[in-house]
Amino acid sequence: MKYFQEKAETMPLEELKKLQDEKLVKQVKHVYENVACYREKMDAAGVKPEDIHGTADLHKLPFLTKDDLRDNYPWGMLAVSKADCVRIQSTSGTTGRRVVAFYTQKDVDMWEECCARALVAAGATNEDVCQVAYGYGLFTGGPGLNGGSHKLGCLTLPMSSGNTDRQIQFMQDLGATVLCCTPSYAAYLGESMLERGIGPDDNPLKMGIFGAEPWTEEMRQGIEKILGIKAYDIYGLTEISGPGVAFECAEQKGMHVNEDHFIAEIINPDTGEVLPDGSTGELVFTSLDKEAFPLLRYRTRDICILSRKKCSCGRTFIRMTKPMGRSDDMLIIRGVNVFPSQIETVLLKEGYAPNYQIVVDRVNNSDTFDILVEMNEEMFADTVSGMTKKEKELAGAMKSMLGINPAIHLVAPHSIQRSEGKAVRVVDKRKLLSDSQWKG
Ligand code: DLL
Repeated sequence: MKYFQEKAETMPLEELKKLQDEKLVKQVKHVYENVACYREKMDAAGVKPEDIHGTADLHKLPFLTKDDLRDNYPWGMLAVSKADCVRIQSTSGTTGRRVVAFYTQKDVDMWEECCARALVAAGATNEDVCQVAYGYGLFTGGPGLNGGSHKLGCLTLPMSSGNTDRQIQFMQDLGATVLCCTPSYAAYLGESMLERGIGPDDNPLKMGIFGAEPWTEEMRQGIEKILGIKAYDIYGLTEISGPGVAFECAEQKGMHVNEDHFIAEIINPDTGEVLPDGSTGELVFTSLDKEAFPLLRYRTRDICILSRKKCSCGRTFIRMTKPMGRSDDMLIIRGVNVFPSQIETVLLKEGYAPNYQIVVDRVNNSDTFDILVEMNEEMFADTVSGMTKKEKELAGAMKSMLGINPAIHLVAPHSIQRSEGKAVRVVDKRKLLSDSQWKG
């Protein structure tokens, strides 16, 4: 089995363009009529649905950002009635005004089909046993790959993340041939198996579908070696549906964007100007088929390159590089989205000055997350046990805001280096990606 939906995945370019043109005209009308926020944006930009005749007019439409979604939380972006929705999912790591995405049954089906396409592109068939070790719940990783695995007809093991002993036992006992999880968890699982004497030839796995966070080619090789599998990348974001917006094929030179459902553009993040294929810039998506949560020109903040070069796998869909970074300050730590502003909010609430530095590193394929926080003068006079207690309390407050536990280090007042320009809030030592990774 080479494709899950051959007709769509290998559609000649002119046909694909025609399909996108038709779908876009309909989608703009749907959004204009049903989403007040977007109607206001279009009115302010002087654009009416009648002005959009196809993808050539896409640039006339205004952008949407995460702030628009937060400002319209929870119901503001919903384009169908609540009764027509069957599901919500939500972005990881943000509290307060989270981004909540809605799905009709048709939206869920389309999303799951995209995930099934990714599984087939990696070589899976209905004979496979698919172990889904992404988190289940509001996060889209577990539900998305679970649904894709069902659509393909694999025997699905809905493990969710964590509980490594049980993961290993079920993998061995039930003969899992496909592993779906974050790349860092795949690497951790591989090491844990090795510690238990299970080498690359002693497990039933054949392939893995890994994404939701940046990972390098070196990490791919490491995972492939330790687990004895082929490792494939998968990309997506909650706002656009979840995993499966783009996926790797056997060629492994970038990820094919499911262009019958999503239009991808690259823009200059500072000016909003649309850039030609091959340029590095911010990825923007328009969802052509989503009914409940149809976003037009949504700015992902992910920086990457698109390539229309022909692919030997036969798919005609455009390919995107792995994201090379972000045009905002969002960090992905252990799969969770973290904004420095959230850390600042907690510090102020807990009575600290916002003098801090976040240090992220990757040790043994697992992210470390440290926050250096300056004490005020009174705290400085405190005892060692008093400080340890304060560090623990602050770590607890951070955990409830971020969803993950940082190590807090209280440091002397004025000891964090002051910068003359913008404060250096984040020291990311992971060096996860570079332009040289683009082989497209
Ligand atoms: O991470 C959806 C997903 C789940 C993708 C499972 C793949 C597998 P969010 O939590 O909304 O959704 O985070 C989306 O994660 O904008 C990227 O910055 C980053 N990201 C997702 N996939 C990749 C990847 C899911 N393959 C944000 N490589 C996106 C690098 C990725 N970064």
